[in-house]
Amino acid sequence: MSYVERVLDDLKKRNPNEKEFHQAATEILLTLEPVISAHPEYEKAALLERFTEPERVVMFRVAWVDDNGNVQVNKGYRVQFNSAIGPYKGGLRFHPSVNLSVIKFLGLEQILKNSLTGLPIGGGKGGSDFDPKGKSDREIMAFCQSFMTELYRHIGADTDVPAGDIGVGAREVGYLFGQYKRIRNEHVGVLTGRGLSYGGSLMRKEATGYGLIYMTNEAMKQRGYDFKDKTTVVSGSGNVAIYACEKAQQMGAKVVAMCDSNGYIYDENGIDLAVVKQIKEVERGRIKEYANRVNGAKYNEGCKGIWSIPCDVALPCATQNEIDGESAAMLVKNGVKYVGEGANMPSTLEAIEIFQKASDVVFLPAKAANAGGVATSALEMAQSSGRLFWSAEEVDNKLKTIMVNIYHNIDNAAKKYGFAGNYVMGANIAGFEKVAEAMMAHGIV
Ligand code: NDP
Ligand code: 2IT
Repeated sequence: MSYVERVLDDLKKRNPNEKEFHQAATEILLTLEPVISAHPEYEKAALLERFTEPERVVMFRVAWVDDNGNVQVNKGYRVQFNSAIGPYKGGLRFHPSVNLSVIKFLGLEQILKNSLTGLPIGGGKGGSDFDPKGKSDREIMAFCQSFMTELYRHIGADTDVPAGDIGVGAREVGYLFGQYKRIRNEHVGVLTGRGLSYGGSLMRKEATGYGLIYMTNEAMKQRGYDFKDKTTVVSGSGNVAIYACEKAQQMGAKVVAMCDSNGYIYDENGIDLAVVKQIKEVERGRIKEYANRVNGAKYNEGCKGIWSIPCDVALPCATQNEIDGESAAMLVKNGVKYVGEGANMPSTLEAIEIFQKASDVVFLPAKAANAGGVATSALEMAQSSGRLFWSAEEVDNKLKTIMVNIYHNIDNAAKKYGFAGNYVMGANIAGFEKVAEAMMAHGIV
């Protein structure tokens, strides 16, 4: 058994029942063999054992009172996974499916993603099994205040800087920030994705979706291809999906489908994004509504069917494991050319294998393709510390440069180790090299 296999085996035994964490660790560790062989000193320093064990896991009770006067209790989490290259950085997810395994998989991914941005940010993630759907504004505020009343003691602008993720957008970040500021009596960049009136950055809202398209476009450019008139499917209809759709459309793509957790819409004339924004960003409604408002659009219950729509470009932007082996095989059979992951770990291990084996499919893995969000968060941190405010154009240009650089870095890393075109390998290796070097420099900690 190789060092990598032994670490993976131990990880599964020592963290039983954490299936999402096992999945992310398997995807990452198995691709690191070439780096580990080139650095025998890593095994002696137990580098992989340390890399896969969070520096700190915080779990706490979040008690709050609902609109009927009933006391509700949720679980709160913050996994401070790795601070070798900078303060812990990563989003907060509020969704009923959140558990320790989910937060650990997201945290592990975040370490390498943040390293790929080239900016000084370590990896962390947090959240709660709280379900914001159907809650009143007052209930959301009560929950966020209770959550922050515990979390504040663990975070800080130079320690750990949370942000949004599923179920945490501008409204939640606002309430969380308000409570932090009240308790600590300091107005600092302790959260990113803040509103523009209190230290946020222009373009942060658009950054993950736009970044995904900038990277996909760069991969296309290298192959003499582009988005013009390409049939594109974007799953989800949240923050990442909406702005991926917007930038893809600006580049000439024909986006024909989007979804939420209930079902998907198909619009052969091309999605009218203004309608989606109205339903999702303003009314906080269901995607089903779209079919009632747009002539010719159809709604289907269930999410999986979205991957049976023939397309040139598939952009999964909803959640983990939304593309399984069967869906991947269907996409390949229907002639998909580019798969760009906007969500975190949206493809199962089986799906990734199917995409990688299809020689004419370019597969851009999440930790590279969706890094534009956290990269722009790091730009927000820079603006906060410098007490500066950059224009939308400045931030957008920096984001573009970062995404293009990440693409070439993962492309070069894959080539350097003899796996040209394998961006799973390229992203994991390129991200890991910097973290490993920093961890080795810090000694056994
Ligand atoms: P949002 O909460 O804004 O939107 C999530 C979308 O995905 C909604 O349409 C939601 O539908 C759908 N969705 C969520 N869970 C499920 C599920 N179990 N099954 C089917 N659909 C589901 O979140 P974001 O857009 O911010 O996040 C989407 C993905 O992108 C996540 O994987 C996140 O980790 C990742 N990501 C986000 C970044 C960011 O900056 N926000 C940065 C990098 C990655 P419904 O409304 O019905 O729940
Ligand atoms: O998965 C992610 O990269 C995010 N949810 C964004 C994290 C951040 O700190 O902006």
